[in-house]
Amino acid sequence: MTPDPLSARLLAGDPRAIARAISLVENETAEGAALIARIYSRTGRAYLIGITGTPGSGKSTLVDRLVAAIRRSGLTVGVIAVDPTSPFTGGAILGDRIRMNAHAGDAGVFIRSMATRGHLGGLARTTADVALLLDAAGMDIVIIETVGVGQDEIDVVRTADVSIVLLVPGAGDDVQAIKAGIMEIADIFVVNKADREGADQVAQSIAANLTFQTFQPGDWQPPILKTEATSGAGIDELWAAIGRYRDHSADRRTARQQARQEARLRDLLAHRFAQHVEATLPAGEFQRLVDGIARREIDPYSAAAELMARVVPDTQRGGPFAAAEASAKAEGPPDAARTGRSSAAETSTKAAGPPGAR
Ligand SMILES: Nc1nc2c(ncn2[C@@H]2O[C@H](COP(=O)(O)OP(=O)(O)O)[C@@H](O)[C@H]2O)c(=O)[nH]1
Ligand SMILES: [Mg+2]
Repeated sequence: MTPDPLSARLLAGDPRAIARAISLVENETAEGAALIARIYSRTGRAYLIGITGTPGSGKSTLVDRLVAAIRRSGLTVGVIAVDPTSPFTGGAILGDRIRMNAHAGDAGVFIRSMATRGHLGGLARTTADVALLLDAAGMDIVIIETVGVGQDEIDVVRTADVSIVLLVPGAGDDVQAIKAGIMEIADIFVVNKADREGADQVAQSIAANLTFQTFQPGDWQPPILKTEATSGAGIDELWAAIGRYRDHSADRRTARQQARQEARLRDLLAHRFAQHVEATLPAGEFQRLVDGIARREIDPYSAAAELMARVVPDTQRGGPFAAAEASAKAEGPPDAARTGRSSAAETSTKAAGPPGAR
């Protein structure tokens, strides 16, 4: 590879390079993918903290306090605020600007807001890639703040090493979290706005819910902490709890990372493959199949098998689709079936043009 000033500057922790790199990755450019390839071997050091909670529960205020606590312990920190508002409009960004000012001039802090919409490859993947950039730039800790609604956001939090769920009194938040399946992802519970009435009830209902989960001896039992993000009360205890969780799960972190990498590779492969299929087909062909499925003219399995056969001729020899197709063609002699398939494959190869034509 030729020397790339951007990756060199990113690895040196240059804030402008980080910002540029994030834009490339966030916009899902080929340059962004190439950058990830260049820096990937230099990642894996940062500890990822995921924080989720409903809008207004005080995530940003708490993250701000946490950043200060992390800096006091001498570590550097990057923050990815995944916000449902567009980066160009909305009040949430104003909040983030204010936060940037609070840590302005501190080279050990990098804060970036990200829009939730428009990530073709999925929000969780983009967030994970941005976390890689911050990791490569030398941040010891990366905090990902996200609104805890929807599967996308839950996936985002899942990509972290530790997941923190924020709840507040008087919002029916405890019930919401239980409904959203968020109880299961929490390694640490935080009841924020502890200055408000009802904080103890929220803590109690979380505790009551945890009794339904079975813990083996030596299992981590999610602690329930109370914080007051506006005053900073309870933040040191939260930072300490994160440290305890990190120690407790040190050997399991590898397993978690392994699972994460496997999921990422599978997800990326599926995404790339789908892109490749659509790009290979004649214009309108994919949509034609979709319409056919909607009109019940073809079932989704056969449509997928047809696409596979046209794009990757060899796939007919194995996999679930091949099995389905083989049984469908079981009446005919096997040789005839194979000949039929390979001629179909040749046709599609011709239609797509010779390899290397583009
Ligand atoms: N009373 C009280 N208000 C808080 C606390 N933490 C945050 N807030 C306020 O709650 C509002 C929403 O906070 P913000 O951090 O923007 O929430 P986010 O949407 O979850 O990021 C702001 O007005 C904060 O000042 C707290 O511990 N107690
Ligand atoms: Mg916020």
